[in-house]
Amino acid sequence: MIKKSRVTKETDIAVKLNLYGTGSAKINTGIGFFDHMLDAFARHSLIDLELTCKGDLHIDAHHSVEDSGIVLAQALNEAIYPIKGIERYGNATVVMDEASVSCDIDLSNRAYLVYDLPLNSGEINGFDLELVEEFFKSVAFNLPLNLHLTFNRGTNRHHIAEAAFKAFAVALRRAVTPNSRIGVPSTKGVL
Ligand SMILES: [Mn+2]
Repeated sequence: MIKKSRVTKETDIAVKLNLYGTGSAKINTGIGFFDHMLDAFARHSLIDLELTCKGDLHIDAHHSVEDSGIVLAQALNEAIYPIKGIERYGNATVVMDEASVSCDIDLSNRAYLVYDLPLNSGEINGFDLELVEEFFKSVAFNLPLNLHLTFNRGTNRHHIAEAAFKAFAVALRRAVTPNSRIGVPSTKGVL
């Protein structure tokens, strides 16, 4: 079990994580929709995840979402790198009713984000949907990894956001899958 915490004037965050778990989740950020997304992420990545965030929600959810992404990424970094004997690449397309989102990742130990989801405006129960991009930016740059999220189709923004979190979860689960035939999956010799 990996533990990470981070306290600033804006947020107080604690994460416990087991990369090869069963997908059990205890999430409390004070932001209902974000809790719902992180719960879906844990469930479908099969990561056991406890995440609590006490943030400055009297301002808005921005700092809480961004910083939760940072601390989650720091815990994932410790769990994943340096990589050895795992797949390294992972892909998943997740559909939810009319919505379809694809995620492609490379556990390259370098940061890159390609974000192509139509969630740049609107909100769900006080959660600004542009924060979905902020979350994935935090994860991509702090883990780090190469993360692509691609919109295929859909109209309902709850479905599109949730499909993105689930696609990321499944792609990550596949990328960290052990494969004994793979040593260090890089011609550089280290990742
Ligand atoms: Mn839902």
